[in-house]
Amino acid sequence: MSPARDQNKMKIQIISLFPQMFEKVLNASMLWKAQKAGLVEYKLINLRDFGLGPRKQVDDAPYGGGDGMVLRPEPLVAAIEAAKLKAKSQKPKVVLMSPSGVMFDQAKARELAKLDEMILVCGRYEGYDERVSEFVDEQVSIGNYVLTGGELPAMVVIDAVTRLIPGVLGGETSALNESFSQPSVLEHPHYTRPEEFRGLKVPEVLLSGDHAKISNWRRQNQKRLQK
Ligand code: 4FV
Repeated sequence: MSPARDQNKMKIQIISLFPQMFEKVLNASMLWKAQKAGLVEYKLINLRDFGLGPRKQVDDAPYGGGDGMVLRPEPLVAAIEAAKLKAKSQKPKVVLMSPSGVMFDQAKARELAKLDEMILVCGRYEGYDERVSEFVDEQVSIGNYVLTGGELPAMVVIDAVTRLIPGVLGGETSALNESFSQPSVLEHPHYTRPEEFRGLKVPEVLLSGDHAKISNWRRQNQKRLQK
């Protein structure tokens, strides 16, 4: 692969206690094609490899008591520093998936897609030792609910970001005039064959070939975000 091409390939490293969860998702459809096209590289890092002692411990009981376990700082920070050593640039952005992070949305996806690399960190158990936040650039949440791990949130971010990498989606334009390209506006309704389904017809204007009328209809019928 030409150095130039390799240079503008986005590198996404993922630190997780369950890297196998990503295999199916990263090696299917768009994400797989994007890798094959040399537009993105995913690197899975197993947090267990940075565990402490013979039992490769990565978690411990919470100081001050309470249920569940907490991820220890040493393995996480060691994994982050190892990922930085494998990074292309000096200061790759480190993003911690956390329910207390900034809310992920299309604008954040566009912002991250401009990077040439990032390191995503996935939590487990009750969460991270708070001191880990000193070693990350940003915390991102995919929603106000608590999951069993940060893997699914990381997959959401990877999918939303990868499809915005120039060349990943078919028509160059498609990422630009799609949903959320303007805040609070969703896309227009989509129709395809058959022209009539169970008595439900495709709007005539879409069969007219009159592109001015069609884009006008689409603008009139854009869906608005539920507040
Ligand atoms: C989450 C979210 C999330 C919290 C405890 C993992 C879990 C467990 N991450 N957006 N919502 N994480 O629920 O990003 O460690």
